[in-house]
Amino acid sequence: APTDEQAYFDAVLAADQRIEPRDWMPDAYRANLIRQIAQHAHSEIIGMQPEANWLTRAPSLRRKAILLAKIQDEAGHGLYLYSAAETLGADRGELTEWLISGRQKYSSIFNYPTLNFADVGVIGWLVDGAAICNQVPLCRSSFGPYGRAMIRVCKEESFHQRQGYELLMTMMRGTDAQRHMVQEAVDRWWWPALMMFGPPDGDSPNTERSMRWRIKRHTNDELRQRFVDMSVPQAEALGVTLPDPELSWNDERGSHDFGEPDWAELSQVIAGNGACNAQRIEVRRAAHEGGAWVREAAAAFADKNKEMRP
Ligand code: FAQ
Repeated sequence: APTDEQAYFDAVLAADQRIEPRDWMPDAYRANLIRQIAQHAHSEIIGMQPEANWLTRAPSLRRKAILLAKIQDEAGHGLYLYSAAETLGADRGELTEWLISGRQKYSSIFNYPTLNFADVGVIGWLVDGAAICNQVPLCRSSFGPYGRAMIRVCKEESFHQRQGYELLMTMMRGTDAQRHMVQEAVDRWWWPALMMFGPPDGDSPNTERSMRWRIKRHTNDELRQRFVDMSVPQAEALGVTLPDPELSWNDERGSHDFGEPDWAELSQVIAGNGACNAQRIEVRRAAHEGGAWVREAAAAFADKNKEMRP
């Protein structure tokens, strides 16, 4: 028979209510949440790099201000998520070490280079679009601090998505060269965006358990389908072509059929062999080492305050 604690945990999940940090939870539930939340936090922090590449070359003060605000939001999301992981007993310093040493992952999408300014728009439209599609259901995740963090994060991601779409709309109203830049960027980002949702369900070892625990609310393939259906009319309104010859409306399913992403490419990028993996981690390592004196000073100051308190 289950223990009282296990029975309470099961009842909370069955009633679709939240598990809170001080509640008992199975060790594997805790470990799985730390894994997903840490990977999510790392993605937000590493995700600042591809866009930061264009900060000093934004074409106007307005575009620079928008981009700067977006990148700062990503930093906030990362810190917010590390805090959620800390409520589970994770140590933030250790999580950062695990990111830098490659023991923990971050989203594959941030290992692709940003080659022209249209990439900033396409990241907003497709990458933040995919992030929203994946994260809105996480607002109902069974772990309280994670679900609540997602509510705020999703509001900010919506702004990010719209700034990207608006940027692309502006470029599409511009010259042929600008329209060409947008299409070229869409061609490069479409398939990697589909891969953000993770491997196909048959190859996703975590989905079944995460669904049972109500950490995840939909499978990887369900969310990928939702994203495709959402993006097709947006691409039409924009006047770009999605680079998939198999993309077509399926009346019977009430959804779009689409081609198979290159799963071997996803495995390679997750394994550390994408175009920018080494560079992303190196930049993060340098920033972490460069900030060591700040952490030491803050710790020394905290110790001193403790001593001085009566
Ligand atoms: N990249 O069994 P599953 C953003 C790993 S949005 C790298 O299916 P799960 C906003 C997975 O960890 C991006 N690794 O795993 C932004 C697992 O390995 P593990 C971040 C991937 O967890 C926008 C293994 O493969 N969003 O940052 C990927 O059930 C613009 C097997 O996979 C989130 O993290 C991948 N694409 O499903 C910021 C959302 N896919 O850990 C800046 C929260 C899978 O066992 C600029 N996370 N793996 O060693 C999730 O929803 C889930 O964790 C999934 C993966 C759906 C990503």
